Amino acid sequence: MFKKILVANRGEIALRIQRACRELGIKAVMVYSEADREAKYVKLAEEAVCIGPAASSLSYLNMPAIISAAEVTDAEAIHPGYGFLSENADFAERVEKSGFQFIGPTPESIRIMGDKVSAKQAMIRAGVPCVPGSEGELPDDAVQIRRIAKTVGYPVIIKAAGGGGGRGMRVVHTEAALVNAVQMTKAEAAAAFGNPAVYMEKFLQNPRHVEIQIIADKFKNAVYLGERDCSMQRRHQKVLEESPAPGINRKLIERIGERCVAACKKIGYRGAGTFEFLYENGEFYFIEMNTRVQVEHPVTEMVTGVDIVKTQIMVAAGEKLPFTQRDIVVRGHAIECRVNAEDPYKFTPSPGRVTMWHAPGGPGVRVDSHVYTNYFVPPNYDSMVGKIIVHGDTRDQAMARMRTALAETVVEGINTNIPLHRELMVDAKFMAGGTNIHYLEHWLEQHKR
Ligand code: MV4
Repeated sequence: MFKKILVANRGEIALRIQRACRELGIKAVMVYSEADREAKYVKLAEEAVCIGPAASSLSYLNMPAIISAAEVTDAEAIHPGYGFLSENADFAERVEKSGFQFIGPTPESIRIMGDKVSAKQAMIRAGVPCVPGSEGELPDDAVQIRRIAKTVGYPVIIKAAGGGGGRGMRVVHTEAALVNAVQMTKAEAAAAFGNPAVYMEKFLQNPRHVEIQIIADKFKNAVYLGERDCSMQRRHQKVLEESPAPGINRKLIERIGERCVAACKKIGYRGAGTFEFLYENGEFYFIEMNTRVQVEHPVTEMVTGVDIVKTQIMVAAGEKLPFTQRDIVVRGHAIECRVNAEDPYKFTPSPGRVTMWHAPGGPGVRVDSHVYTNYFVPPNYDSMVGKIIVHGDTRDQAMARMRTALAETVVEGINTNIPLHRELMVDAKFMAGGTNIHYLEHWLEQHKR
């Protein structure tokens, strides 16, 4: 096992990784920008290195500064967390070329999944069901583009190969609008991602976003850890997540999970990963794969009892997965509410001094946050300041526990979206379960104030 790991991230995930290291008896070296000097995990750290000024581009995205920090502290491995450099294949490569273990998949896997066309082709070959569409990149020829769209059937969606997470997409409803839409998306993709390649899919009108968590070791052992429903989102930002996904046939989830595991084995995937699917009319359609630990990993940890971050570190160190598929049982129900420093209805960021922070507790309640009373939320980064996660025997019990947890939570000095979560936890449609990706945006439109 590693003796020392460098944590190349900030905020709640930096603290989460530090906690996993403690449990494994590994020393965690924390890196921080000038804006994060006062962070809890920096104060708690046995070792911490300042890697630059507040701007992410000069600190958390600064590859030489991070690799130098690992060199001077004698760390053996680097955990990238989520966001920042976590899905940057060039970073993973530079980490390994510098003699450190990257805690994540190989640079090759990151590269394949980062290109959404090659990711989809890998999944088709591995037998993972995908959204019907173009076979690979769209050609330039207008006649061929129209022919593909006719076969797929309108509406279609044009997506950039270099996009993902909602960037670089355009929905097309008619043949008249098609070729121009493809050209526009290509031009935008070239500018935004340095890659003009686009592909086409059937546009699904009212899907849910359901994703499968997997974890694999370096010996081609892979296991799926159930699914998460992440449909409650606004502008591609997830607001709350839950596991299991309400009302989906368990046998179907098992079949899809097994396909994901087979795909991992086929491509030699290692580490934690997430297969993102759209779910509509009882069918799953793969859209993208994320090659990092995700914000919402705790709901999976709560229902399976697997420590995903600890397992990531163990498999990166070359250990075999300490469990098999038969050991994985989904028990009860978990919900996560993301706590953002923002206006709960206008969504404008609300950084600043937290004059009071009181976290909830009690049975089945977990809080992942680096915030404390008198902590200053810097304006330079993502607005998420923590996550409240609850577990219950049933979805109803989980919702009841979340209502209690949200009622106990006190955050003063900044605005947060906790009032929004309190309303959603008593919303009849949310309580019934199974709302789609458009639900929250429609709800907000109807609850304007
Ligand atoms: C789609 C889609 C409908 N049909 N693909 C948006 C984020 C990126 N991961 C893929 N996205 C979508 N792809 C087809 N063929 C609708 C979306 C989509 C979406 C997906 C997941 C969660 C929220 C979303 C919000 C708007 C659109």
